[in-house]
Amino acid sequence: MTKIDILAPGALPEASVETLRERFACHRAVGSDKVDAILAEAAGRIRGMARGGHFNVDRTLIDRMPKLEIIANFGVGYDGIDLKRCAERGIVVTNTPDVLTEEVADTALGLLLMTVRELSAAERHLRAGKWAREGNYRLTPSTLRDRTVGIAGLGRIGLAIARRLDAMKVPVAYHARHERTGVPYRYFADLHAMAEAVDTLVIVLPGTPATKGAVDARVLKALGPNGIVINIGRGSVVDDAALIEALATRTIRAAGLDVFTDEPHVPEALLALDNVVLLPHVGSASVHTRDAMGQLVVDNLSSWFETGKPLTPVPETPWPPRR
Ligand code: 8YV
Repeated sequence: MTKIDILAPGALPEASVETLRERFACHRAVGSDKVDAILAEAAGRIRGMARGGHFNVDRTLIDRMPKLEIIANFGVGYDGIDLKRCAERGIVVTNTPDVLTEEVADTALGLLLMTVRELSAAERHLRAGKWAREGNYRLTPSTLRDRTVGIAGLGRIGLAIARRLDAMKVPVAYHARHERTGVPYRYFADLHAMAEAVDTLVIVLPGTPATKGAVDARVLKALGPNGIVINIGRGSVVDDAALIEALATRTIRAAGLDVFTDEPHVPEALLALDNVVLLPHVGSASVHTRDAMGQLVVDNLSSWFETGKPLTPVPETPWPPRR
């Protein structure tokens, strides 16, 4: 039987690419130059896409493939795909929920502890020989013991973070578009109001037009001088200039960031600050979890082409389609 043609652009685990090659006529392209070359020859045959990490899938790219039926995204966040165009064309978009929830929640907790207890600065102190030469690393002015955490975005990952904080006896509040039933945490419909009530903000929001710049100067000021911001959602949710200003002027105490507006580029002004912990978007980045995400990409494509049903469609391109 002839294999179905799919395009696989961007960063994907090698094991998943191998499986895609076994099941499909897989056109693999890491960069956009190669995509152009592939589409020049195969655009009219491509029926599916395995979209690697953050590869830009705009209207122009989508419309070069008249037979495209499904885009299986590698990641739970699917910003960077023109969903409106997909919905208009009846193209289903899927993502990779659940399989990365615990990993990302672990990373969020790690980053929170690194930031609150200055763990990376303490390690740098040791490695620089300062422990033996100059003495102990300083007692940290911050502790989790007296903090209240506000989680912005209480989806699967937000809830997994809240569960970890429960175990650590840290009080939790949350902000989301809608109040969730059956959760014991205080709900704030307004992000600024939550920032006034807590001192630690953990951002788990997706990158959408509605969340762009939501954490602005006003929200940061509301956290107060003891304020700590952790972002493992999307860089675009935070107003970069406002955050840099708040850190530099000690309007807030510190930040821990795993995501940035223009990845992999990190503003020089952030690199120069000592009250920010910076990670290179490693939230889901273990072999175990990335392989599970890759497998779900493969399974979504296989299910679509074998049964006509996607496994994990995103709400913007629901399946079955809403009439
Ligand atoms: C990425 C993430 O998928 O799932 C997400 O939304 O941000 C990450 O897990 C990862 O960067 C792979 O590109």
